[in-house]
Amino acid sequence: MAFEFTLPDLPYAHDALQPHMSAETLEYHHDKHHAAYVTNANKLLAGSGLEDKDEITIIKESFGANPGLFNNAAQVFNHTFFFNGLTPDGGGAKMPGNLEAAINDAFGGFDKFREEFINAGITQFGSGWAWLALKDGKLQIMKTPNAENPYVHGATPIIACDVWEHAYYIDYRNLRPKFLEVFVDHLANWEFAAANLEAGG
Ligand code: MN3
Repeated sequence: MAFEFTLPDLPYAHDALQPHMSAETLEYHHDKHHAAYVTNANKLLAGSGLEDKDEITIIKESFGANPGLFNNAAQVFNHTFFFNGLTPDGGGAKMPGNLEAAINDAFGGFDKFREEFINAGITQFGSGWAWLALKDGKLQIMKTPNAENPYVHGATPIIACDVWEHAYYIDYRNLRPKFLEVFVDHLANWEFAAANLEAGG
């Protein structure tokens, strides 16, 4: 049976992340941007030869081979992953023990992880993503341009922050660094990250 990309509902109300992320941002980012990637990915999947593959295989096999399909398919995955990685009253140094231990092991502590993650997002020139990812059994920070994600670089995503301007411009205008700080301090769903680490580790 052919694969079909779908737009999942947000796992919280549109106004649930206020004041850190507005309902207006989520109305545009999920209901319009994410929805458009789903529509376009399904259009471009038809006739691509990858119709019968699973989502991650479609992403990996279209990378470098079918840029239109890759960009839309990866953005569908990236946005579902990003929205699942946000939660009201999230962020901060308090997190599940397995994640805390892995962060301490990889970065020497939460503060250094926080600094490196925020810096990755700030220094991603133009549109893209900041990631905490698992590669060769160890956590690392990654930044990727446009729709690229850890899967096409041999790694598994743990949590992500979207640094395309549409992710923060309504709430923070040009202040991408402030948005990244708010993500780490108030929005990141560490339970989601810990579950991804458990599944990938
Ligand atoms: Mn986005």
